[in-house]
Amino acid sequence: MGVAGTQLDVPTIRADFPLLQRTVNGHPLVYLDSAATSQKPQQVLDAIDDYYSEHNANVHRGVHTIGNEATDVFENARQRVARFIDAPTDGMVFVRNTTEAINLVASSYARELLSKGDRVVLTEMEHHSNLVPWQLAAQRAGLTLGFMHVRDDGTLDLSDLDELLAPPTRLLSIGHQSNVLGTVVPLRTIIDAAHARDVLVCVDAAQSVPHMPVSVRELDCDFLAFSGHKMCGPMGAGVLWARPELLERMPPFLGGGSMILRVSLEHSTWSTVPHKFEAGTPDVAAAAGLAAACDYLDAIGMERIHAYERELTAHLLALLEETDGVDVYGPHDLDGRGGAVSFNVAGVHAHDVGTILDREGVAVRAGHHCCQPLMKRLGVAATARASVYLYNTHEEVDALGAALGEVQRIFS
Ligand code: C6P
Repeated sequence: MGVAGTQLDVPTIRADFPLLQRTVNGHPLVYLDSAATSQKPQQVLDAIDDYYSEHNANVHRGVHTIGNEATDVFENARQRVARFIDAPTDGMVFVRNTTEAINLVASSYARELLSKGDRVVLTEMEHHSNLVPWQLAAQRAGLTLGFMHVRDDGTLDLSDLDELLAPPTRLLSIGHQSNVLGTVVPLRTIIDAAHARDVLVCVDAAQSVPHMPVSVRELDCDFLAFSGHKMCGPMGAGVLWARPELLERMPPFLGGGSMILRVSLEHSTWSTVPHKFEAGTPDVAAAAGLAAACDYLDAIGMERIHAYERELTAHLLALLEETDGVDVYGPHDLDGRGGAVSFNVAGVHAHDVGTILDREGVAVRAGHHCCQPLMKRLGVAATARASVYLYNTHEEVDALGAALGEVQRIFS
């Protein structure tokens, strides 16, 4: 890994990622699908290997040496990841991914602690992971759902925010950065407005924590969910951060080993927070890998990663806008967006675009991106999406441009 001046030393960074060295369909791989999952540096792979080679045992149980080592690996990872998001460690619950984190909040907070008639507010650009869990909670607890709208330019319409936050609203759950439009929402303003109305805020940070500095203390949110696999970490390590006092009030999500204090045949009492929400054997290796990913990203610097992605995004937007017959969705202002860019090629289905790009070695995502209501709002069935990360290069953006020329040649 390395950095030079204010620029990232991308060749050195790329050398850390074994998978980026491979070819696809006879071309060097151009991986523009990091919003779906990022690639992993050798440092993360080594941390996982080291855990299984040297310390593997079950956690929080052992009287033996490696059991204690495994517990240390897991608990040190909790502290490391908390530091990455500038959050108190006692609110850090390890889960599998963002989806599980939001389901935990919807099940243990909304379904259990809200009352019939209370309202949960979302936006119409949420990923299904920040929509379906609330629908389930609403059905079971008699809650209602309200929605903030998306303007034609891909920004969030805040004009009816006050109305939406008024009683009976008790909770707002919102994505920090859209996985389709790249839109970064003005979270501080929204959180302040919500708290002024005693409305709690849950942040889906799946697309922001990997790409920009995120401070839970500065945001002052009540819940924050993200996935390690989108930030150079392994699949299977996700995080729910929640205010410890809320976790104290919430009943457990899953029952079983590790989350109890005392168990009789008829009754159980719960372990302390956050262990109360971590039933069963956790994925310790994934937690170790996520801690290594935090080390990796922090050594480069999240500010610098963000600044570099902004340059790449400017290049990507300019290229797509200059390409005949290409429609780009989402904000064009770089201050209000990140590096996930959705587009369509006139007259060509997004899946055909993705397939032809793949033949040229360029990996993008195509489809509804788990955002069917947003697709409806945009009036499209699907989009193609290119998304950049710290290891992408300007040459790769140009390779996408060349491959799009191939799409147009085939369909002309
Ligand atoms: N979006 C994408 O290609 P999981 O699958 O639980 O790690 O993350 C779910 C999720 C939640 N919120 C947002 C904003 C997301 O982008 C995602 C995952 C991927 O856009 C896979 S569908």
